[in-house]
Amino acid sequence: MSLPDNFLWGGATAANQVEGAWNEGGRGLANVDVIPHGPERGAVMRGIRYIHEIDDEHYFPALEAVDFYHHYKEDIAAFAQMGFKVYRMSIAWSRIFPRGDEEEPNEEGLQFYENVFKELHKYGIEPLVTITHFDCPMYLIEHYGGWKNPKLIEFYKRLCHVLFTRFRPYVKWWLTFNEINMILHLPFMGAGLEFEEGEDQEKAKYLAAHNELLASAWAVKIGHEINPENMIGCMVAAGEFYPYCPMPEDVFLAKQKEHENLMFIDVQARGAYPNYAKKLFGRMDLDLHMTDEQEKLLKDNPVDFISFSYYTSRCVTTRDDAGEAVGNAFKGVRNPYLKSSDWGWAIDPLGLRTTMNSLYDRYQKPLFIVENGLGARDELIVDENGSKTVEDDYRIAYLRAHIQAFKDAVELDGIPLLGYTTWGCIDLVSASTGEMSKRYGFIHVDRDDAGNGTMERSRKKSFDWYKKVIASNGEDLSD
Ligand code: BGP
Repeated sequence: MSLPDNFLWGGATAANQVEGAWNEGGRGLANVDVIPHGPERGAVMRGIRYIHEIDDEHYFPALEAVDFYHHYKEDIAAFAQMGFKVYRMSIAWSRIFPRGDEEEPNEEGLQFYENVFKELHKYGIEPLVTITHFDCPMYLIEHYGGWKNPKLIEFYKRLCHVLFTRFRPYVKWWLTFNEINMILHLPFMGAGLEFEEGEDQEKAKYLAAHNELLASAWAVKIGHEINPENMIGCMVAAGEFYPYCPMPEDVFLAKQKEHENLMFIDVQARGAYPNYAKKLFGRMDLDLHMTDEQEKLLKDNPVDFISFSYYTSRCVTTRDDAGEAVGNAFKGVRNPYLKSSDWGWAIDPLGLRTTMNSLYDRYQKPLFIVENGLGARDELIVDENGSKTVEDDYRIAYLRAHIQAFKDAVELDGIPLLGYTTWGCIDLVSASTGEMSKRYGFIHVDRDDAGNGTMERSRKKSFDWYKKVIASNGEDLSD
């Protein structure tokens, strides 16, 4: 048996991609609400096109998402039927602090999450809570400039205090920031950053990142003080960078891209900025104005484990004759040895094992795979009795190969792995495209890219397959 008995099998979602109910329960408006579906989405996520209010010209998929807010009991019951041991979810900051800078939290928001946690515990499912998953109250963006402003550290600390105290009886597993490195690619989504013309965007992004890193260390400190049993992790959008060819320049570029990603985790796991980052800041003429206390804060509060998302490896080159460019947030070129998903993401199970080895070699802390899965177009089939399903053998094949790869990493490479939560265990809104048609779930939701549909839930073929995988603790991956 390759996986430990207490291995945490489950699924993952984020508030803005499932909850909906954007204006219920006293919730305030957030950055994620005003990111539209359609051609402007990319520019809004990058902070170069501003939308600050809901309007009639755009369709905003997060406003209703898949209405988990009203369906959570039904959805959690379905997760329990699959045998989930853990459910990764996130808190919508603006449900707890609608503006973000209030002194007192919004009780209705707290109550909602308490109900969700109680429901999970009813079935013996542990919550794994991301404190912020691409989520920032709009008020903090309009009045403080988002994470560029160190005042956000104070507001985030307040949020942490409230969450760790109130949910102490229910939650032990926490993540501070989802895909913290995404700030470099989608800064409005990652950190509520908007740029003026002519502004030095790189500098602004690294400054905001620094504020998030300090806030993350505070979360670890506060979380451990409130409950020493809390397990608090960082979260990186991972995926090994391959050189397109063995040219030393390509190999070095791959190394630089790895540095760009892992700088965040170096700070969160080792407690200090690595030399390559200090040199980079020097060349950028960026002074972080670090005080001794801040250095100590980082040093004394490393994370307990390393969590990451893995969908694909990435292929990079310095050559301009390397063919088709691919990827959305991370730019790269097509790897000629790999097949791709419907959205052009290369499918590379062995890359997951390589990524795990890289992360464990570097940090020597337990890993947790908190996102992995295949975004694909599904076809809903209705049989003569009216029952609905999706024959998603392609999804089963993807998951099977990735589960085998992480089992190999555990069994053959000796890497400690705490758990595995597949992304979008129920269909949800895609972060990069805002589409519903990019589906990851074991459970289909009747909702389309334009917001039509009944929200009815139907189980796909992969539902029963994953149930069997969990029941056998990953031993039975067969059809
Ligand atoms: C990660 C995010 C998730 C999620 C996932 C899949 O970047 O943490 O929020 O959405 O990727 O990406 P997408 O939805 O773009 O297919």
